[in-house]
Amino acid sequence: MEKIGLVGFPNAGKSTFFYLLTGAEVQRDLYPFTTIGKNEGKAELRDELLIRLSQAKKSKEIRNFKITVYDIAGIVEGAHKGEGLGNEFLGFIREADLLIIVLRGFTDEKVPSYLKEINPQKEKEIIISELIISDLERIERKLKEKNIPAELKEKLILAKEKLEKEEEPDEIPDFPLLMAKRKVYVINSDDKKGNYKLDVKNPYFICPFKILEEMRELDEDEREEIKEELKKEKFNFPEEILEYSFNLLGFIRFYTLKGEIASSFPLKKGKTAYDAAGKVHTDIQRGFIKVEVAKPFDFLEVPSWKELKEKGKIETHGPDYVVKDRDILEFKFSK
Ligand SMILES: Nc1nc2c(ncn2[C@@H]2O[C@H](COP(=O)(O)OP(=O)(O)O)[C@@H](O)[C@H]2O)c(=O)[nH]1
Ligand SMILES: [Mg+2]
Repeated sequence: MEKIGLVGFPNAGKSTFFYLLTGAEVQRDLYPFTTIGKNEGKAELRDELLIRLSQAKKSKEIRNFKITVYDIAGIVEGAHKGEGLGNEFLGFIREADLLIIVLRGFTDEKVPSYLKEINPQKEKEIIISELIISDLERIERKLKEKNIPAELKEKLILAKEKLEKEEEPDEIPDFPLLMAKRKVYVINSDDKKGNYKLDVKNPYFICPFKILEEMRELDEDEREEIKEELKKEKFNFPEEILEYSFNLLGFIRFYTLKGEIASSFPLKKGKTAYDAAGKVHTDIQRGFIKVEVAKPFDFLEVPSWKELKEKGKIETHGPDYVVKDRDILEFKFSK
């Protein structure tokens, strides 16, 4: 399964965000390289629809799937030259499939800012140029090697041309480029939205990490109240950012409700029922006979597989069925 890496300057709030996503406590303080190497955690993709389905089914337990998140040491200008934890750090980013770039948008004199000013757009530009320089250097080095296959050479030259124009190159198999990775930008700020503008193609998010962290201490009612306030002010929440990243990685999800557990599973868009079976259990895939499919809204209306069948609301498919987002699947397989 794909991995998400959190990238940004020291004290931008990466470790706080990591905590919000994974619930894992990591060391956080004011020194730039507190996060040595990387911390790895699992972020659960919570799901309102699955909660409702499990209530309708009276399941005893909900199991959401999780996605791996890395908290990586802070980047600094000159990282490509090995400044800070430069090279090691860039190596860790290379392992991630999607980068969440955390930009500082909060003012706090007690928390030194790497840039000495609060300027998310400028942070973004410096981070992107570090990634570009690092990619270009690796490409140059590779191109100097003798006997590289013609096909790879061609791809490297194309990538180089794009990078020189500050564009994103295509992915090259077995030669991971940082700039070819999908990127999601998050400004960590408790200032009202709109105070910061980011010049990026895709949507970006503004999320108040510290407030959300402190909210964890409060009771449910108080939390809901603050959350409503934040929503009114158009702040984004970690779960939205996670969901967006998950989609950007090309995933959909499917559900199984059989037995006492309601589960969700990730699946790449375009994958089949046979692939989905393998996500649930290798035995199910091995003995795959057919799959029955219900749509969530039908199930919420009539929460009984038998009745849905009688009403003609259950489709039956073979292994090649292309699974749709939020299908409820029930596999028939021989043991
Ligand atoms: N005032 C304020 N402090 C924050 C905010 N987000 C993080 N911090 C604090 O900034 C410091 C650095 O945060 P951390 O998550 O460790 O940043 P990292 O270096 O990017 O991992 C910590 O003391 C956090 O508590 C925020 O939105 N507002
Ligand atoms: Mg950190």
